[in-house]
Amino acid sequence: MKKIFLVISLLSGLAYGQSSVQQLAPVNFSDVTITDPFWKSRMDAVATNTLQACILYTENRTGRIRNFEKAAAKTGKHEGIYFDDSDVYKAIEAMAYSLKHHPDAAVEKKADEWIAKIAAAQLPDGYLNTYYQLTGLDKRWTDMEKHEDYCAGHLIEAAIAYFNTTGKRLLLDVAIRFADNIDSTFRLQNRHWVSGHQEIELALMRLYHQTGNAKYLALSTWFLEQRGHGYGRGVIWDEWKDPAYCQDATPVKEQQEITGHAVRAMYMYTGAADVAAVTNDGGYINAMQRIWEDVVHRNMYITGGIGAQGKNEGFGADYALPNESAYCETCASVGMVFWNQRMNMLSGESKYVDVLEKSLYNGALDGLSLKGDHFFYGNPLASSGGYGRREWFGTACCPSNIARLVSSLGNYVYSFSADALWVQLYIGSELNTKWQGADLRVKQVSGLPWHGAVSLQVEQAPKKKFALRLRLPGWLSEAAPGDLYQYINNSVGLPVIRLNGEVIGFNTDRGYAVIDRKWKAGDKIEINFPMQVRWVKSNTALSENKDRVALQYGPMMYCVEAADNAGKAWDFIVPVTNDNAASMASASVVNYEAKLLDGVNRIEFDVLALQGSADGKSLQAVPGKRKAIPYFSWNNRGAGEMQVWLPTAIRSVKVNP
Ligand code: FUB
Ligand code: ZN
Repeated sequence: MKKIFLVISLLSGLAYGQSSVQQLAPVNFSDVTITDPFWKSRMDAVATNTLQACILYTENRTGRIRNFEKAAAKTGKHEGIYFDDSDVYKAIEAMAYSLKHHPDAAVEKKADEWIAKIAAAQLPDGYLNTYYQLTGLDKRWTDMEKHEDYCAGHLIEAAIAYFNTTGKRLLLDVAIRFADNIDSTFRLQNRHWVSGHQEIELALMRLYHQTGNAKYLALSTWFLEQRGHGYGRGVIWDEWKDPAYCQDATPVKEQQEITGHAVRAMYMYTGAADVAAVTNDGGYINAMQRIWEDVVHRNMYITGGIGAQGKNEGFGADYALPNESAYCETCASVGMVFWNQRMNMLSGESKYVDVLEKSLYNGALDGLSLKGDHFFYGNPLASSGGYGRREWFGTACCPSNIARLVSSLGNYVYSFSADALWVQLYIGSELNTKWQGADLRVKQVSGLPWHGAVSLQVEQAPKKKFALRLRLPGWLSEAAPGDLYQYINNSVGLPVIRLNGEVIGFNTDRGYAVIDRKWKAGDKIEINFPMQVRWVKSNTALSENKDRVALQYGPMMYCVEAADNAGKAWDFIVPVTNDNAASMASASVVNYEAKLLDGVNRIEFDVLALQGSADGKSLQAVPGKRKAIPYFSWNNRGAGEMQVWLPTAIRSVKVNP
């Protein structure tokens, strides 16, 4: 069923002299209106409170905008960190996505104001970086750690987003001038340079697709090819002295395993996948498959979070995944969403969307409070009580990153191949696009993540036969992705699918149910995903989770938080074994509570509560109940104990009750 699909943008890849391996193209979020009650409220929170937080901190409480004003005036002291420009760009990108479906004249006016200041700060040769413009231009491009190209990448992404939403091209012209400046400074002179923080690669690929100009594809490829040949040189940070930190120890195509800084890695592999999608370069594809396996099988939290260590903001030894000290930066989970989408586009395999979904609903979304005004930078899987979201951070990469992801959610719901519409995520939405020369309109209603009833109503379709490919989520299956986590109780199987009320059979291919027919207005698919509590255990090599289980329901991981459990979350064991897992799952009560945490499932399950003296000598385990909530929603009722991996034996209880 493998088909080569050439999207318009890839045709410009052909102009560059290559054929395409990319099989799928995502449907752009601007053609997807999210109507889903769960996601709509997240997007509304971003459109209002998150964007306002970004504006407040970018403009008033920090000097990020002032830096542009000073750079334009060619006078004044730089405020903040050398990569703070990137936060301005990411906030504009988030504003642009949000404005598409949530018009807001004040937000657009603010973005226009900022863009005018950014444009005024750009040097005549196209260079733009307030840190070097205010601290000494003679030093520009001398320290690869200093993120000049990272900031340029975020400028490019913001500019494309803002142009596509508003049609205003001032920022796009700024971005193009800077990209051209970088091209002539580096690639055209073959002046070696390894970006300290990858991002420019994926941004240039977006610019290539936006403009059709092959030089940006060439420049993106050039950046990727620079890496791993000893060109990387930083002068400031100790971490940089280990090239593995920046994935610079070996050329990208020869890389065997994941190393170093998690966000840098995700952005780089996203860019490499974008290049491979156009150039059909098997070297990148093979390397990324190896690295993906290393990430997912040995280095990923059950939440889809990655990057366990704070000291390098990244990966440590295989299976070294501590829970309470998990770093799991929000940006790294955002990067997992980007990269896994690209891997799915290249292969058509659903396992990548399973990981995307895991990172999206858990590791990434946890970064955002329900109101959208507080943020996690790190997303630990346990708390002894002192951890909480904050209004902002000195290094403020995460707030605008989660904002741009949530407000462009529609990018991840549907894809096309030559002869199929792929439903990747079950998120209530209206797809309204042109395909095969005709209008295609499909309305999805989804009970997920709370219950499994999903419907897809075709409202208008091309006359020609095409397949609907419905992703069969990994959480329905017997095995979790890879061998790092395993479900203990078996799945109840594949969903029942109805077409116009009649149960139908279907073929499966690479993790999708395939329904191939001539579709007409009024056709309705109904899917009933069999949802059940799944107990999850870890590979024994992950010693931190010895004698522990996690609780999953649909795409979401659940956690026990003090607020639902009389102020404690570490005072019980859940006696799940291979033998009783099914009965303990079916004895658990899943209840949708509309007034709790903006509406979530709360799951009550049997435990043995620990009671006894503080010295632990007379510890007793007595039957009791505990309640779990979705992991992303914890810490919205104040700080308190929380854990995702629940002890199954007294020896693995970490604190004395
Ligand atoms: O360096 C820019 C951003 O700040 C990184 O992506 C984050 O990990 C944080 O270090
Ligand atoms: Zn971050």
